[in-house]
Amino acid sequence: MGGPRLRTIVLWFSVYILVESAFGVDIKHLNIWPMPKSVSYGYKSLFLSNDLELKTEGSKFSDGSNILKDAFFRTIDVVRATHVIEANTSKIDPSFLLKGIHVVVYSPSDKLQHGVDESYKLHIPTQGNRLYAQIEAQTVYGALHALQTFSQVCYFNISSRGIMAHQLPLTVSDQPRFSYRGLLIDTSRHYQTLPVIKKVIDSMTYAKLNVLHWHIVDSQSFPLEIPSYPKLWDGAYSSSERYTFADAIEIVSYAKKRGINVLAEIDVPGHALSWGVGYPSLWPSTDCREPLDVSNEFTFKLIDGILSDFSKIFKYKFIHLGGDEVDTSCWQLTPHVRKWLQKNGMNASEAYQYFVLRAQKIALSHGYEIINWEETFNNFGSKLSRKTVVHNWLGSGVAERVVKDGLRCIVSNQDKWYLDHLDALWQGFYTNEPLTNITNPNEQALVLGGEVCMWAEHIDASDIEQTIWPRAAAAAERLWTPYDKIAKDPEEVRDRLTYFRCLLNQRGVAAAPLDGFGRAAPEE
Ligand code: CP6
Repeated sequence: MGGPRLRTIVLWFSVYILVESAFGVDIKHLNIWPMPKSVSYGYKSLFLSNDLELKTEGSKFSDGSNILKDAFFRTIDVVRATHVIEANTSKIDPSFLLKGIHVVVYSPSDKLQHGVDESYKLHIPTQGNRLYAQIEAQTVYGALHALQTFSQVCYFNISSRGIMAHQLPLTVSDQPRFSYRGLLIDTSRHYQTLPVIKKVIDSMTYAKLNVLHWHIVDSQSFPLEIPSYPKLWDGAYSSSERYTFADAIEIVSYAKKRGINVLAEIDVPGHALSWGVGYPSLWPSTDCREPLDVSNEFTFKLIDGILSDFSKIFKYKFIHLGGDEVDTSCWQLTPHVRKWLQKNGMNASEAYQYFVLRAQKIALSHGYEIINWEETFNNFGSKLSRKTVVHNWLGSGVAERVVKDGLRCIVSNQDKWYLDHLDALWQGFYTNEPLTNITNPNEQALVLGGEVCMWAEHIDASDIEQTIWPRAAAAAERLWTPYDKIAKDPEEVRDRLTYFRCLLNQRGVAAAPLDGFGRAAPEE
């Protein structure tokens, strides 16, 4: 039949048909989000065995708390959850079957801390009769990221009614660009139940975010139990809108099992009105209920008690002490505070500095390093403990100044990374570059990363997921993927982000459409 030329054409045409039928429209592209540091892939596929096996031969990690085992079963659950699996994979030719995942972790420790090694390698081979995906990681937390990446090349296959891994052979070598990739939740403005917080934590793992910044308390309510000062949670909205100490321990351990650190915040001296519901002497007076009374020794004794209780549950090396939006005017209008200021030779802004620095010393005495909102740096940066991380929020250009002064910085500029700004577009989240105008490598190293903020004045359990996602994912890629692999034009990643958003929907996360919900579509 025909000459070699025609045979070549026929051959390529059949390959084309095969590829077209194996890959639905949405699986022609590599849809991994965030994009790994390096990937190479082919066009072959394998069936996933119905009893996919976790093999850990050669691993130094003993998995005493089932971190890896549970993550493995969650991975299987999310890839299988979309359909009824009817395929009988025991009948499949072994050369088309993925039998399991072989995970080798080199560190025996499950210690989760800032800067933990999150790198991993993932290889899914296609040659052989006993095929296992291979994961190698320094720590179990790198292996968890590898499982997430693995899950993103798996699809339900309609002809076999089973799951297939695509784009094989696949070789991924990956590590995050920044060590701090955060999401803030605010449980003071709206109480969020444990299941809601856990679902947020689950969704963070899909985008490889690794810090849950828990803005626990603020002026509106004090929902957390503090055993040393049992009346503090009298400032909760109601008796049930509260977190017991055991609830907080549960959140930290749930997050840790998923490779996520919890950064607890107490925002002082402003944003703390609710503290005085249980302990009214924290208020300068009933006409001046914030900021906290700087002239009262009890204020600092209580902060010490809170941080002492915190140190039993919040094991992340950082604690957030707030320090933003402090309006000191009523300190001067309150007679006993004014007298104290005079006696100590301080004006109100010096007293604000005194308060923040004294709170810092208390945190240091409990072994914490400190994060403070940027106003503290803007007002008295040189006085801050050298263990301070400055948390930018007001605008851009702050990180630049912070790292020039030798302090560390986290970027959350509100014009780009505030999720409660409903009119902020995903493209803005994607293009916000933490190292803008920072070229010196020593200074670059001081930018720990960034965080998207879900302030909760106007959100509750009914819309928290769609307000976080998919925009948080756009920031997550900025924080994970190497700078030279990040698209300059966000429209280049639109299809891949659209796919990730659908994936979140499939997994039960109510991620919104990319171009918004309940708000004006961008102008044509
Ligand atoms: N609460 C606290 C807030 C905000 C901040 N701190 C905030 C301010 C302005 C905007 C959004 C949020 N609601 N404690 C500032 C860090 Cl636009």
